[in-house]
Amino acid sequence: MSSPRECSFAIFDLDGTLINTEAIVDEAVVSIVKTMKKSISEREIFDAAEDCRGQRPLDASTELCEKLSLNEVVNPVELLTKCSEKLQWDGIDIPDMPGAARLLEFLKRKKVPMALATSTSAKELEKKMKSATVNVKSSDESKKKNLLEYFDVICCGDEVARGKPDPEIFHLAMERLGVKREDAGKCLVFEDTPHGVSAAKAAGCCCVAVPSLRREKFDMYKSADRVYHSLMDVELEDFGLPKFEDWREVKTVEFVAEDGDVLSASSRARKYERFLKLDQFLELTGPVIRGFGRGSKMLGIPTANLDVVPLKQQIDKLAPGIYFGFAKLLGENKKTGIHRTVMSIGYNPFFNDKRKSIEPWLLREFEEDFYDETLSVLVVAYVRAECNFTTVENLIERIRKDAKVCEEALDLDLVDGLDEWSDWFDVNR
Ligand code: ADP
Ligand code: RBF
Ligand code: MG
Repeated sequence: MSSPRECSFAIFDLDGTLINTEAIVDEAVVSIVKTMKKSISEREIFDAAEDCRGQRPLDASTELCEKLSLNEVVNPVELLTKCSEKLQWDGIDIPDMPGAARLLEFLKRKKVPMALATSTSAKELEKKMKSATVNVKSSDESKKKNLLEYFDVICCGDEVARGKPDPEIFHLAMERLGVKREDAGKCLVFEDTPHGVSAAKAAGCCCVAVPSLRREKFDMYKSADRVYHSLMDVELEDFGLPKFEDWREVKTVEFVAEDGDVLSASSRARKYERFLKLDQFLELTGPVIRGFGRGSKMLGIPTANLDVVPLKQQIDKLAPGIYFGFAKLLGENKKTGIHRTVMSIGYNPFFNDKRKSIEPWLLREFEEDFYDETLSVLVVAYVRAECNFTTVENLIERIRKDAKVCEEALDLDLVDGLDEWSDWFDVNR
């Protein structure tokens, strides 16, 4: 057993941890590659870009050129230059990472002093911050708030001699927060890259990692105190910080840890399943496409897959994970009405899928398939991160339990705010 952690300060990395620059980079890549080689589809470029992610820029560019056989039209250095020219940041709305607004807002409300420790230069930061705002929904209205307002101190990459993985930037952040070197363990650092984690640990801080690299590289984060799938899953109380108050328990569904779960102090204390109502509900609409052909056959659980490419911007607002909400069909099956729905949005670790998928399971029986029919899904709550299982039976059992969480939460009327979506619920609209 490690000693209990008593953090009272929080330090944040920026890119990939709090803001999502990935989608903006992808878009630049797609528009550039499309003009170079017209025979490649947008989908192929997005898929290749996703496969190349989490590497240094030139390595990613090299792999992309190889994957898309671009070598006759451009070399990796040229491609990188073209992309950097295209990425001028100005006027772009940079999205925040899923869960970032909730976390920052909560820590601010609890008066936890916060620092930003970014490798970005002050000049670059200023450029990015002109556009990056975190959407915070207060009780009455949705207001936009600049990210920098949350921080008591800000440290940039050009203020230190050595960048991450050197601990210098964290030393600087501590100094500005008024934390002595020997008290480094009072700082909880949030990082998304292995370099950042190394730097934080070398500084003596506690560190949680929310990896932006692909799953197979998770062991690169070994030195972190905890690794989470997203900021939504962070359990602050495990680090001596105040505990989130917005998870809602479903007291009719008992919590049982999965065999592979890391049993943190907080999960040992849990008794019931729970969910987190989304600050902003999300509508996902598109034709039902063919999936991996496993749902009905292997699991006895059909999932009406939606195409992720046209919905990319929307699903980037959600952490990969398991959600519930409602679905309606807009074609021949329109008359069937509104159906409670549980869904996975992510990579299905049990099957190790390379590509993201959106897989809603409508909680009712249908006589026939409804491929190609338009499906509209309203996502209202987050249940959990995706996980792996030792057997397919355990996966099935867990999915059925997710359905139970959905049914119970809705039966017990635990999700408020549905009335604001009355237009969506009006099937005759
Ligand atoms: P695929 O891998 O092609 O998605 P699945 O085995 O997951 O195949 O089956 C999904 C299909 O089954 C859906 O596209 C839909 O047409 C049909 N279906 C029937 N009942 C349901 C249901 N309750 N929820 C979701 N899809 C259903
Ligand atoms: N797949 C996983 O690998 N891990 C999960 O934790 C997981 N949870 C799911 C929860 C729900 C509610 C649903 C509908 C699906 C889930 N799946 C999960 C996805 C499942 O693997 C997928 O639907 C099938 O593989 C069919 O493609
Ligand atoms: Mg399916």
